[in-house]
Amino acid sequence: MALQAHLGSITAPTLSLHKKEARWSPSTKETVFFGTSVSDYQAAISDLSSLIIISNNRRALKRGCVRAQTTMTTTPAINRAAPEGKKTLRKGSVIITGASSGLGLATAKALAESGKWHVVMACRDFLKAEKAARSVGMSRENYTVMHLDLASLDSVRQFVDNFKRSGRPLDVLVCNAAVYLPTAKEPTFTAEGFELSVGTNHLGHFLLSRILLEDMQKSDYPAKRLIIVGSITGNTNTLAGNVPPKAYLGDLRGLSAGLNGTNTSPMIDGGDFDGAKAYKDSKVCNMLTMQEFHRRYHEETGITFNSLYPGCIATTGLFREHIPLFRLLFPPFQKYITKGYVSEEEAGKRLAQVVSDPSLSKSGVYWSWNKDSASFENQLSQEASDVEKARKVWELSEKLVGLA
Ligand code: LMG
Ligand code: NDP
Ligand code: PMR
Repeated sequence: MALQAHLGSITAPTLSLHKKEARWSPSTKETVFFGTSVSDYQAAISDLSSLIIISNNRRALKRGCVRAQTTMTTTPAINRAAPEGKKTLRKGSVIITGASSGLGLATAKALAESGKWHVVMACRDFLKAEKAARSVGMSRENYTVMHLDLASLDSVRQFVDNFKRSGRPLDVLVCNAAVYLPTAKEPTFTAEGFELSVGTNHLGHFLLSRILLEDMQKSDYPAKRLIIVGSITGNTNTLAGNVPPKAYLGDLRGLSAGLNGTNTSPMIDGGDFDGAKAYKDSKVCNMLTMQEFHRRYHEETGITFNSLYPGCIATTGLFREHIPLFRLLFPPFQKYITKGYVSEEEAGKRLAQVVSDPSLSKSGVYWSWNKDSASFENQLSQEASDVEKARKVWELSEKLVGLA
């Protein structure tokens, strides 16, 4: 396939795999405590992350360092798809996984209300999704519910077939769905036998986005995007990312052995099962995958690849498996103590911005927002921006989902 060409050979010499570098140090200048930062610090982060991205992108290198918030890019692919004077006037078509609650639903609502998007709600529970769409007042012509269970690779392939048969174009794909199993004592598994959190949050989305990339390439929409939702808790350069258990992928020996928990470990690093860690590890995989997509495909396809931390949406269904005391205390803790709290509505607007705002068109970026809800390019932890690890996770994931 023509898409195979990639920029893997242009690597940043400063980003290499060192076990110790994944550890947090309070004196580290780059530490970003609340996922937000004061303005001068923000500019420094932005410049730094631009540099990292630039070192991986030949074209950007030629252009020089530019702040994404103020940059409108016209990529070659956009020119190819929609030549000047032939701007696409149709509605955008966006798939959002896990749009039946929380962030996914709030984003679907925000995009549907804009009148500029048709939202394909890719959900495992059809009825729940349909009811959710109605409960937030989405009107029928603005959405379609389609079945997708990310914990089954057959279901992922079936979803893609159904989507293709629907004849809809694909302009933006949002990989949002996730499970979090903090109280599980024993691992549970996907249909193919992968530990459920990494299997759903990472591997299901990995297969989905890989096989939908072709459809996105075919789209004539002027701004095509693939967004994979990340999180602060997977980034050990933050305080939140240092609450035990910390994300850590190690040498990927568990992933390499298939995460099946029978004769191998269900954890990516090969350790004992820990549900909270498995979730955080899956978020690291999400953020690494986004960057690997960027390195392999951005220049050739013009597609924008992004991730984000939308803020702490402490009231969503993500915490449904947590103990009741946690669910009671977590929202006020985030609201009044860490001040990292955002409402589902606000978080939905943020993700909708990443889907459709022309000023967020830069590829390879991990977006975050400050207290005034202004977006900025945030810095990922050492591990979540490790080029070599990203490549290995990509290759091992390809094998596990049957793409290699
Ligand atoms: C992990 O442990 C398990 O290891 C893992 O297996 C898995 O189960 C996972 O999440 C699931 O949990 C988590 C454990 C480790 O953290 C806790 O158990 C603490 C729970 C905290 C939950 C948040 C609620 C806090 C309640 C505070 C009350 C707020 C009320 C608001 C009222 C507003 C009024 C206006 O965590 C740690 O090891 C971290 C270190 C332990 C710290 C323990 C602190 C107690 C919390 C007190 C809050 C103080 C906050 C200080 C923050 C300062 C910020 C500047
Ligand atoms: P929710 O639990 O509200 O939403 C998760 C969605 O994923 C639900 O719609 C759920 O479906 C769906 N889902 C779960 N498993 C599957 C599956 N096997 N197949 C298809 N869909 C599935 O949580 P949030 O809205 O909080 O989470 C959304 C995203 O935001 C996640 O990626 C999470 O990591 C991220 N995030 C959340 C933060 C927060 O503070 N809440 C902070 C940072 C990131 P169903 O309705 O059927 O259960
Ligand atoms: Mg965290 C300092 C700011 C901060 C922020 C922004 C978050 C976000 N958390 C912060 C701090 C703390 N948390 C502190 C100081 C503690 C110890 C008391 C703490 C604890 C804590 C727990 C037990 N936090 C949690 C949990 C969870 O179970 C959540 C989790 O890790 O899920 C994987 C969580 C979260 N804290 C956040 C966010 C956004 C989460 C949800 C995780 C996610 O969606 O990725």
